Amino acid sequence: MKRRSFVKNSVLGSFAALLGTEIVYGAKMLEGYTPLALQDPDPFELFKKHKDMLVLNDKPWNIESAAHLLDDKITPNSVMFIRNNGRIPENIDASNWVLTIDGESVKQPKSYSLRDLKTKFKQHTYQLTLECGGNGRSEYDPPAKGNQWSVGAVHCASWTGVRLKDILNDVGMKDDAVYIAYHSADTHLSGDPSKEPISRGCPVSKAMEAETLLAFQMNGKDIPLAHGYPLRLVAGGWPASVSGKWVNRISVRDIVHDGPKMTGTAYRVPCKSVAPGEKVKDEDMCIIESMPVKSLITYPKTGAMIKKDKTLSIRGHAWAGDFEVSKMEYSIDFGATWETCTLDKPANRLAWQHFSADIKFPKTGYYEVWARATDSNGVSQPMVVPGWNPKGYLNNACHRIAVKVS
Ligand SMILES: Nc1nc2c(c(=O)[nH]1)N[C@H]1C(S)=C(S)[C@@H](COP(=O)(O)O)O[C@H]1N2
Ligand SMILES: [Mo]
Repeated sequence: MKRRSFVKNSVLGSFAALLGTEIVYGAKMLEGYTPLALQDPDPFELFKKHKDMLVLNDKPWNIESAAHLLDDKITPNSVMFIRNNGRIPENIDASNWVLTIDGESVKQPKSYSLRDLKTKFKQHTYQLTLECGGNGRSEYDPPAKGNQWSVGAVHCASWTGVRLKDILNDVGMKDDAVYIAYHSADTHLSGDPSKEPISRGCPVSKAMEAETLLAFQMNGKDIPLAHGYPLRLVAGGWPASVSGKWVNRISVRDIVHDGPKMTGTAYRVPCKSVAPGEKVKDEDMCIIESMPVKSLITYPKTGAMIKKDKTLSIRGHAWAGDFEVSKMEYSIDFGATWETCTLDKPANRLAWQHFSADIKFPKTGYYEVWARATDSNGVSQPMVVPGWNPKGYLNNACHRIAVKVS
């Protein structure tokens, strides 16, 4: 018998430790075999996600939603995209979770348990749009490195928590405070505990807005682990990377925060537009703040077929960073002419807005429905992919669906 072809005793021992019990016929297992119970879990099962979602990456987990899945007014967990830069923290004990507020610009550092946060401060609930800065990246040419998001890296859930502003006021900030920075419990992919996968933040002015929350609930329940359980910073309207998950420390800085993913090309774009593929100097890059105006047709799914003389009722959502969407239009002639959609007011500031329209098509054949939102500053979505940038951020081109009338 060739002993080498069977699992080594040392490996068997570690499998048994991971499973918490002996593998009875372990000695019969061939070398290189991983017991089913220790193989990569099914992400849809693991994160309770809809099977139509798309896994872009498993180390770390990045899972994209799709336009037709995002039809709900308030996005349920099952269709929310997941974006991770590092490893999701394990074995979280919420009863011992501590949030520390520190940094150069606090008068005195202070810590809070989750219970302190929940009992000592007023709780607020807001629907907040979070869109990954890289949503739409897959359309840039030359292509940008990173997750090739199509249109599904956006959600608008209902978040409950305390205002960051109330906590910062309770701690006391110095006059020289410029920026707040989050620190979290996720771990760097290298396994090096001294490295943070991501630590971003926002100017004090954004941190002090009424809608900027330290949230402990999403859609009325504990936040799902993948979305930041037990405590998450939520800053709607800004790149979702500002909304730190698993937050255990917030530093008040006297400089623009310089943590991982704050510098270089990360979440920054050329301050002035550049030619596609152009090299941009560090000092010519600007941090992304409010996200641009955008919209999504969530019904019907692209490829819809309808009968001649029938009316097609389309619907979807539109959002505009820190601003409101003031006009929503659709076109069935490739952008030559536009018709007005019905547009709802947002549930609250920084929530996406719902639109709908009833469309009649003049004859049988192939059509595209294009949707275009305009924000309260009069800025509209571009019909084609906007300005190229090294990491492919901020693609807010009009969403389109194909429709066949027969
Ligand atoms: N601690 C921590 N917070 C994080 C991240 C992360 O990797 N670690 N990713 C950020 C990025 S880039 C995005 S787009 C959003 C994604 O939020 P979601 O996974 O809840 O959809 O979380 C942000 N907050
Ligand atoms: Mo992101």
